[in-house]
Amino acid sequence: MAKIGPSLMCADMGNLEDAVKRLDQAGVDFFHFDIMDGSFVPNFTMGPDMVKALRPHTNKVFDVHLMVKEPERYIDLFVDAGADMISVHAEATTHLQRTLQTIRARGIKAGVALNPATPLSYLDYVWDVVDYVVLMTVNPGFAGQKFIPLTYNKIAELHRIIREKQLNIEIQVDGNISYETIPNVLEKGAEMLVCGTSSLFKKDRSLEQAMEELHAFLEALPSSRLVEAGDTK
Ligand code: S6P
Ligand code: MG
Repeated sequence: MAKIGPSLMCADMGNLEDAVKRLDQAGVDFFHFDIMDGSFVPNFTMGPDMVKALRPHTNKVFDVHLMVKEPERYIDLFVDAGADMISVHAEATTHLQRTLQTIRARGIKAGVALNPATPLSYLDYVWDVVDYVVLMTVNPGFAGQKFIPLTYNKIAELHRIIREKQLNIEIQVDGNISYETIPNVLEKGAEMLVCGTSSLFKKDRSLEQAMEELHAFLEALPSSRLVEAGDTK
């Protein structure tokens, strides 16, 4: 089944410890932290101290999405805070290959995030240093945006390349991952779902109810795509 990762910027920011404990109990697979610098994207959200403060409250994977310019400057800060995987935007770092190597050298997973308009060719010469690719399905910076439909083809194309090259790389999708878009993104090959206001954080449901519904929804989906020839994931 696809992995579920709540986007913590969509939780009650005044009570994140409670949200993390409850979501852990409710069976999420990882926690997604959105880090913004007010420059690469026009917003601010969380920082390394929040990651550090939440680390003692769960053993689940901490996935840090750096939406910052020159992310290479902050790798150590976030690894020391407790990150298990870090993604950097290909558009934000001059030496992408070196940045990915720096992340891996710290013993954690390295991810490349791509804005909706950024072509997959940015990955052409870094395949061997990437553990996961974050395909943005909205422009980064804010929760609650509309899904950009052209990104469906991008997921399918990335999935095709990964299969053809027999790479061990996971596809994460981020932005308006909802009951409407989930069947399609999974069908195209996404494996890690970043879940925000479109699926998990709902005003009319508790976190537990929302997780139960999401699990049930995922379990009920046909899994035919996952047994395509040559696809062992
Ligand atoms: C956006 C950020 C995302 C959002 C998530 C929100 O820049 O990278 O992780 O938090 O997309 O989800 P939703 O369901 O409100 O679009
Ligand atoms: Mg994100």
